[in-house]
Amino acid sequence: MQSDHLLRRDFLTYGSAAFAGLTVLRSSLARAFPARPGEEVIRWADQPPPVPDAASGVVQNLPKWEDLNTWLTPNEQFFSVAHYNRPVIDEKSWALEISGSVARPLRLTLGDIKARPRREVTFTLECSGNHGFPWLTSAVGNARWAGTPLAPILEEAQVRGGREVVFFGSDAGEEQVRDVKVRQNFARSMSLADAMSSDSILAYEMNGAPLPQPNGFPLRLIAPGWYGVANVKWLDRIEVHDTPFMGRFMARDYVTLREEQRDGTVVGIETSVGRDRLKSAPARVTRQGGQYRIIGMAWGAPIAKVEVQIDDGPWMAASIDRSEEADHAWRVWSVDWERPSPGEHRITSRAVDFQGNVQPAMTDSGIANKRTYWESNGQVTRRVQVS
Ligand SMILES: Nc1nc2c(c(=O)[nH]1)N[C@H]1C(S)=C(S)[C@@H](COP(=O)(O)O)O[C@H]1N2
Ligand SMILES: [Mo]
Repeated sequence: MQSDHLLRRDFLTYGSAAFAGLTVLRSSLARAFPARPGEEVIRWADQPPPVPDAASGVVQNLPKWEDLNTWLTPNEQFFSVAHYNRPVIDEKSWALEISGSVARPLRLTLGDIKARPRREVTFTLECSGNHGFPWLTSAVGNARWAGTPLAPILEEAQVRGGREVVFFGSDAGEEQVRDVKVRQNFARSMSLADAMSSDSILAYEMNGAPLPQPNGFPLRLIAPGWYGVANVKWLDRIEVHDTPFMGRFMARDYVTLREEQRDGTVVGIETSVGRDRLKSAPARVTRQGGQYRIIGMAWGAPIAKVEVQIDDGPWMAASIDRSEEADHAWRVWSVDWERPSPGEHRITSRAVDFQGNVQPAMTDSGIANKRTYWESNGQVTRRVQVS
């Protein structure tokens, strides 16, 4: 109760700073998590192992959870995933092509795109493989993306009733089907309805800076509410197709395979990774004298509440910071941890959305029956040593 009150006051202070002339972006970046003078951060006892060599090209710049202390994740702390190369693109020779089942194919330069209406969205982007491996536990970040809405561009191209919109990056690699190998660009598709109705933007800015090269310079799709893989980077081609697109990242990779019961037999059900799932994680524990505090984030759906469990104790309600208007951004939560006993403790969080859905436990069937590592939104438990 008291901590809730304190949090609110901190946030109001920052809120009035915004009115005093700081831009919203600056105040959000400056807004640290609820902090107390002289507090120290206790590092987690269960640090993730290093990224294995085989994945070290694909996954880069994973932050330490303890080091995240602002609502917006600074670009320097934002993870990067690239399955092929990370192309270095000269914006002067770059252009975006819109073609396929359209009456009016378009070719837009970066200047053309920047001259169009600007829209910003704060969106927490998570790799669907996050928490699918012991070493991949911080492939998530929250940024304010700026760009131009996608739907009006598709309207201008006059889509002729295609069914899917396919987004291509300029990065490429060899893909094999049976014994045939062909060079392909990274690509993901979305139904035409999703592409037209979503609040997706073609983004050229991240937290007020031009899109950093590892995050897709000069342009990427930002599809709020969708897992990272849908947010195609180094975007240079959008095609409208009449048939389902079956590229690697739709149909062979980023496929969630679950074993489910059907009439007493177990069947394997495969689905393509799509929309974000309800999730939360403890981020850091701080200590001021003997007063401990647990701070974390919750995302993937509008967050109604977050609960925290210490060891096998009761679930306790966390205070949630609601000072930002943000449909697709994570919420920062905190609980004060009164007089923990010395020794190692386990901390677990679970998020609840406004429909009453609860983030699943690791033992719940939707997680326990999962056979591939994507969409790992089970409850996260961390370990911490109290002295
Ligand atoms: N062109 C292209 N876009 C891509 C990828 C890629 O390999 N190539 N990886 C996707 C995946 S799997 C994720 S999780 C996000 C990561 O975005 P970030 O690197 O900005 O954090 O980018 C997506 N967009
Ligand atoms: Mo990803």
